[in-house]
Amino acid sequence: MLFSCRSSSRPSAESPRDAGPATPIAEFAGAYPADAPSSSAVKSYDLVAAETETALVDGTVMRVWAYNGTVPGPTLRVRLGETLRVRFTNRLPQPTTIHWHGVRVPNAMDGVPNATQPPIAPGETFVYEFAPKDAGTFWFHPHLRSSEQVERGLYGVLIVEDPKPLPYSHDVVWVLDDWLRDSRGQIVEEFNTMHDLMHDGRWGNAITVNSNTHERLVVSSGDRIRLRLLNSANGRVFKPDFSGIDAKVIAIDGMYLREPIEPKDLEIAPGNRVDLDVTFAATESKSVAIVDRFYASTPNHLADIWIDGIATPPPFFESPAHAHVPAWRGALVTAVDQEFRLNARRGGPLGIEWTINDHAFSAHEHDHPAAVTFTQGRFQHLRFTNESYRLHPIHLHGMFFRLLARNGSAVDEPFFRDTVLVHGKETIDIGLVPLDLGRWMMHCHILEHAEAGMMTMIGVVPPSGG
Ligand SMILES: [Cu+2]
Repeated sequence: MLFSCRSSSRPSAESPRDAGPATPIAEFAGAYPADAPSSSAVKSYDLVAAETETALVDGTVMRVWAYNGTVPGPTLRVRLGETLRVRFTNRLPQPTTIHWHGVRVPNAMDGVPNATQPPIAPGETFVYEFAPKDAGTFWFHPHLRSSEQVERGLYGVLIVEDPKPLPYSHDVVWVLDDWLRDSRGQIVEEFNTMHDLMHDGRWGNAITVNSNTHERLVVSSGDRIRLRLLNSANGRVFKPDFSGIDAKVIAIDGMYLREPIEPKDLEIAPGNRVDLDVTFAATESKSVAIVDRFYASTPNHLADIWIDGIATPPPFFESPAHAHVPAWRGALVTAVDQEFRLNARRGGPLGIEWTINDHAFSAHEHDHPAAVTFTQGRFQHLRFTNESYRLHPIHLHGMFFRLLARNGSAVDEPFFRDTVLVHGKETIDIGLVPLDLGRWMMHCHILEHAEAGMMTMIGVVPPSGG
């Protein structure tokens, strides 16, 4: 059903000045800050990307590409107010970059080759340095040949802690991924195949949590844990069933919700993060299986949670999910500022091109002027029309957005996103207020679709246009 309250030119008693198009802006005020808190504290990490061999998936020694020798790479932690400095060295046989997915960084730190920095050649070092503006669960991965480099194992989690982290019993990260392995248990080294391009990217034959087919989380009765999930797969969407545990969603794509919600029908598309607040009260020992039900007919076992023993519960605290997230009920009837049609066609270097408004982005275009320009601080109503039958998790760099509608029906998700799954033949509407200046990528996070052209560049310019 469409909301009937219009944000047209009729002033109301509640907002005499800001009625009309300014209303979504008034509602947005206080959602998240324009700037990072000022501080001089710096947290430094060294990160090296290199080929290595490590026992993964089911214990097989696999040839992978890894950050600091592990897959997932190290979990980087920084507190809100601190500056993160990462001295990165490329020891891969290919150039690479690091993109900080979901983090509102200065444009020059965004890791988009030729657009925000030159590719980092083999043997070279590049220092990434920025002060995060938002606390939450983020991740990092290459933004060059990503369908190969991410698939080979290059990704890690970045946790930006609250200034005063809540006293959870444990803070747990689950990185969901899948691997396409050959008969020897090694990564199939054909990337961007015609099959991957014609479907929803590369879906593997081994599903892992933290690179383990039998991930087991051991907790005690009395524990209250923060469980952070990330989907780092090239194409696979997960829909984990949490009905066996007492869990509430507190954050999506890093950002706290307006209020905690039940983790029901949660589709975690490539790039998405979900943070859960989980309480264990059972007194008897038991094991709970967490199962992926994205395709109901073929459920996939993800992990087990073993509840064993009794722990002293942490002192009670309220859920952190009480962020200011605008409802934007009138936004759906505002004019659409920009429509993006998503489709495919034969042709291009890979044989199939994935297009946005009939255009397939090529690697040589990164330094071209942005295809679309937004004004900083102004509300934007965008529409994505999927003219294809495939999945497209659309990711925007440098900004968060709110889903307004699916197929014209209003949706009030009480949270912002940086990635939203657009299903086959679906139309979605989103609203956003860009705060961060620069040239930002928008692309499908099915990495094969992106590689085959489903990317574009959005410029965010100051209100003066200068
Ligand atoms: Cu796609």
